[in-house]
Amino acid sequence: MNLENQVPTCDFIDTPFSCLGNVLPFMHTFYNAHHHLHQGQQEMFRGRLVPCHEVPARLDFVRQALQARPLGPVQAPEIDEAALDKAIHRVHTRRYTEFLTHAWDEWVALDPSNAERDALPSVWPLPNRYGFRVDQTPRSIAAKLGLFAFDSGTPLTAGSWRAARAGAACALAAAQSVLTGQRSAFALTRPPGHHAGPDFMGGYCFLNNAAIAAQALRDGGCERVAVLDIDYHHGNGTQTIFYERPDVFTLSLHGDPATEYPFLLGHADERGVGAGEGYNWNLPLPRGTGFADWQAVFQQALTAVADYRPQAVVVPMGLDTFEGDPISGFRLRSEDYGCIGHSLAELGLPTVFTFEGGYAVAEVGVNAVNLLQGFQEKAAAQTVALLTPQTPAQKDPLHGKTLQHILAELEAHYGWEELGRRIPVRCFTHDPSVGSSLKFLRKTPWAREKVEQLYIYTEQKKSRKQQKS
Ligand code: Q9C
Ligand code: ZN
Repeated sequence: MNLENQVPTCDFIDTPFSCLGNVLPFMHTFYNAHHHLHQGQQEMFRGRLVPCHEVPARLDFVRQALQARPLGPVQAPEIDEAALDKAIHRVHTRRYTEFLTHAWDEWVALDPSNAERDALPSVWPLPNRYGFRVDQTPRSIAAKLGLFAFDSGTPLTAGSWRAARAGAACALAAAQSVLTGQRSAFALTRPPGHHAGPDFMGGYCFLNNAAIAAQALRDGGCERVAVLDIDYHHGNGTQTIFYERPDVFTLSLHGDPATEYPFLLGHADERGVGAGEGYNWNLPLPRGTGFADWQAVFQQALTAVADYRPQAVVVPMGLDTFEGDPISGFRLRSEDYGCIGHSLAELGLPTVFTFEGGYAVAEVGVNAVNLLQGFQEKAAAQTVALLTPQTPAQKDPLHGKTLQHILAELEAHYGWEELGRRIPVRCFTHDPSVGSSLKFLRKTPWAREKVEQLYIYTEQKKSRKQQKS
């Protein structure tokens, strides 16, 4: 039996790596076996040092919940230090990682008794014209902390750098996993990542795991990658990293920065710059938002992602949208997370999840796995559908339809004017603004031909009309 011919083709996943037919949609989890090396004691909060919210038990609870409801293999990634270094520096500067590499030793060298205390910044270079210098790296670690950290809530400890690096290895392994054909992968790591920028830490984050995964997907051959951030807090680090780029579409649903952390970024009018203009979307929501309102906006984000036609999606997954979260203000309940996972799977795209926030420690495992299981169930149903023999009509929505049928449907949907405007022939396969409802047309050469004929016909008609008048 020639197995190659038995592999079904995959219509719903637009990826250069669609060997998906030969893989069951297990979710591959890569967990950070060294996460406990990062264990902050206190964070500065409104003038007081308070116990850290971002604690090792968070990850342990997720692992436990994954053990109770297995979704696929769970493993610590093998770490290739050279490859990891390369992947990290695709999104972070050398100057910044140099700082992280030596920060703890310098902190202790400053005062041997510092070995007992987490490193926190206490002085910052505000960006005033002719004000403070950021071009030179100061020699004092006390000043360096302020240069590379944007808050005093992110303790740097003896093992932070090692833990963060091992976490980036999870993100890289998860990206590589979907690049080799897995339906989904989960980077289960802490410290989290989405607040970390090219050259700054903050918001409990040091290395931006989601950005590292997105860039690895790009480097692995995906032309377009979408990052859909669903943490309670704006993913400012990811936004900054990709702000000038159209090849990574960043979207974030979060508490309105007017009142919520990180305050100084995450407004709706931040849409990207230069070539990246239009490829950053912020969807701020007021404190107190419940699932119904959250979900309505989430659906808008999903439509925008689908219209972008990415070849892979990264989901920075924060569970701090939970009603019981001690530092956040949305009101999602545990059962809502399954719906979110289900909707994400409906995109039908290879998906990498990274573990971000979520500080209701006892519930964070259940909520995370609810989301991942919701995704998994939908993905499994898609695979079953893929493997089930279909009639030609089921396979191809255009089967047996005449040009008139197709045109009537298109007209009903867009109207002629709009259709002509939206589908210029040459842009037909490239225009990201064309709605996802036309996806099937784009992928079906003969149907495309018919529409192109139609386009030419309507253009001619138009010019005849113009000639007459
Ligand atoms: N005492 C992430 O969720 N400070 N980071 C809140 C509470 C910072 C959240 C103050 C929140 C950072 C990954
Ligand atoms: Zn958060």
